[in-house]
Amino acid sequence: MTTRRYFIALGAAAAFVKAVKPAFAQKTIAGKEKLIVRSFHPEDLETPVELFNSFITPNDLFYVRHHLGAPGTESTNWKLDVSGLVSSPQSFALEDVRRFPRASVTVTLECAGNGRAFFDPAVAGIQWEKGAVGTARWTGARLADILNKAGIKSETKYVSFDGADKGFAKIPDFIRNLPLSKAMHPDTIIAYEMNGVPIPPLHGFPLRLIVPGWEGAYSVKWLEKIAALDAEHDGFFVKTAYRYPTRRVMPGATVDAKDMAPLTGLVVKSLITSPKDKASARTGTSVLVTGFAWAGEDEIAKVDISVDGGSTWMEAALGREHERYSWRQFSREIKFPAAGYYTVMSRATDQKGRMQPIEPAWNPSGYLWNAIDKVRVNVEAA
Ligand SMILES: Nc1nc2c(c(=O)[nH]1)N[C@H]1C(S)=C(S)[C@@H](COP(=O)(O)O)O[C@H]1N2
Ligand SMILES: [Mo]
Repeated sequence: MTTRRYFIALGAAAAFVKAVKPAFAQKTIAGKEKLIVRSFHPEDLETPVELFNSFITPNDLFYVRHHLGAPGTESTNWKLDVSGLVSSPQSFALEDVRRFPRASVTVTLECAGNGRAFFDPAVAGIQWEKGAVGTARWTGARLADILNKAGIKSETKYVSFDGADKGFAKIPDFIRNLPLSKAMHPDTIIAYEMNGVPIPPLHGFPLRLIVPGWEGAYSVKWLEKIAALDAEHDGFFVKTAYRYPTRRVMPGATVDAKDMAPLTGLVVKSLITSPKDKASARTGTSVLVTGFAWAGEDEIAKVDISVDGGSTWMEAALGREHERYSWRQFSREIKFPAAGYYTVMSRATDQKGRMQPIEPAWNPSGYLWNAIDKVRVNVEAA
């Protein structure tokens, strides 16, 4: 299917949801009442930024992103099959997966389309603003242990992952893959716990892949099938979706398939969680500017704050809690010099020296929005 047909299918699905919505009169999704609903079916839910106030995002506040909808996976006789270029194909029961050494990793997961709503000109797809991101501690078995048990053959170059959600109408099955090196990395796991409890159904119960530092679509939920391959998987969600142009492109221009490469790691980014956009403050009293910054596989080196449109910057303090693939809290007390309307900006730099841009590159699918963040504050005389 072409990208265009895919988006027409998405558009038709959205129109259908609009048409039937009044009949359901549904406003929230159970267990996720505080989230912004971008779509009911499939469930696409965004966290309001002011609710991010802890290093670990609680499960009930964690964003949800589905292409096809949650499949209903409460059954206890789950099987995880490993096939393809392996010397002994496996079918693991949940107990078998739990018997491998436990591995935990704290990961900031972010949808590649987070911030899509800010691209100009607009790009088709879910109009995520700032909250398709969250941090959780995931526990499970190392993917490498599972693959080694099956005996990966030397021709293997990619490993593919298929969850229990199946293609529907014109949307193809959601199958993703990883190059062998990332698949065998000791931090890549098949998780069965999210923040100390069995993974909730909307987040992939009973098993999901966790690919630390890479855009969220690699972390396949309801994981059922793994296959070792000698080439990239040829399905829509590998060959067409989640690709980014290798050069800057003009909006509307056709981009050749050979000029599109798969997305991998997340980019450097920051998010101001307080004050809220359009908040009020008073002169003379200080305001705590706080938020989170992350950089995929890299760690944050510093975050700077500006209240004068980026002419001057002040370094923020970084929070104590941080791990290799997790965000880091930042904060800085600001005293506004005079009454007036201010834009407060945050700009993160990572340890490789990557810095957030003023203007992220426009791209056809609206991925990797990471502009310097900003909120507006109205300061009144005390
Ligand atoms: N099986 C399956 N896995 C999936 C998806 C999906 O639609 N089906 N969506 C992916 C995308 S695009 C993202 S951003 C993350 C979101 O994970 P979350 O819903 O737990 O936040 O799951 C990924 N895993
Ligand atoms: Mo995503």
